[in-house]
Amino acid sequence: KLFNVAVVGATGAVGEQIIRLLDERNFPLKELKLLSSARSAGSKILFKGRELTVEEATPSSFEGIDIALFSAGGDVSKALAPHAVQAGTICIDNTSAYRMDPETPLVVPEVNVDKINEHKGIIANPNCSTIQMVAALKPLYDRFGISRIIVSTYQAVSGAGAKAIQEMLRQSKEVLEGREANPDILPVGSLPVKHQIAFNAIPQIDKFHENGFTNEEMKMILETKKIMGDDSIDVTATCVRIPVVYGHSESVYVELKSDFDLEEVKQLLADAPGIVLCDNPQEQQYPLATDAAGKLETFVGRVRRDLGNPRALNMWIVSDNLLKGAAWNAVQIAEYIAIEQ
Ligand code: 11C
Repeated sequence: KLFNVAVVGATGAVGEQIIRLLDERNFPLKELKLLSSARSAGSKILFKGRELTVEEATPSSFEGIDIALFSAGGDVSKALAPHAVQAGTICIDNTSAYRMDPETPLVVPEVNVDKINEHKGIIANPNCSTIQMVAALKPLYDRFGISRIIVSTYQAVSGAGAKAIQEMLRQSKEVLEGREANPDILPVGSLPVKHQIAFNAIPQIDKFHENGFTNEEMKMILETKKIMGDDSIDVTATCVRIPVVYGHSESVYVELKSDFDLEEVKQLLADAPGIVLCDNPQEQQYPLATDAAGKLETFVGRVRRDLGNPRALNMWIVSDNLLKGAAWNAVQIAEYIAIEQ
């Protein structure tokens, strides 16, 4: 079967990667419809040698569309996905709009692919920093159980959009030329206070909740429990923006429920789908954001037994936030739907 597919947010950083993956992976397409806000409508995008014109996304854009991939912000998904569902379209939503909705499956194929079939029209794609962590922890969860996760992230500026990349590069030049760095967008575009990202680390991604955690940290905490299907896992997170362009890195401490053999842990990770074990301290080999950029896999290294708790592990998890963290996870879900139909 061939599918009519729409990409909503076709001109954005994630939309661009989705289109590239649909092309490279030869997704069984009948037609590809590219949609965006009115501002970007009219742009031309080359797909399989044909120039496609981006159209404005409206409630009536989804007639005849089998699968729509949304990555144009939560407000657009909230406004348009219900119309798409009404038109019979299966929506794969990259935004946070429906992630915690109990009716909506939140899917990382390596972890809970079976949930895809429970959808009622919308399947949510988790937050990038959550996806890579649960993909790496799933084989350990299945074998030993997990009681507690403590994660600190080192997140790339591309997670905050193309303008944040430009801001980081511009500020780096300003500092190197001895000028004052001018913060404009980060840490949060809609908040009044801005901080320098060049040569810095900002311990704030998204707005703060009253409990002292940021929204990014709350996403990691709540989404992890939902994807793993286990509310008993204690998760705490500290999310930090660093001046890296592509690839989120994470330092993860994880307490397992039973004793483990470290070599078995490494073998489980090496054998896990979508995971590459890159762990050879003798040769100074460990995952790096610069190596993970552009790749579909999640890279795991620095795997070691904790010195204080023999049932706990420390590890370093890195993946391309725009690919496994967004576009690739969404296209993977679309591929599963295509195979099932
Ligand atoms: C960041 N994780 O790095 C965010 C971007 O909920 O899909 C993705 C936001 C989301 O800033």
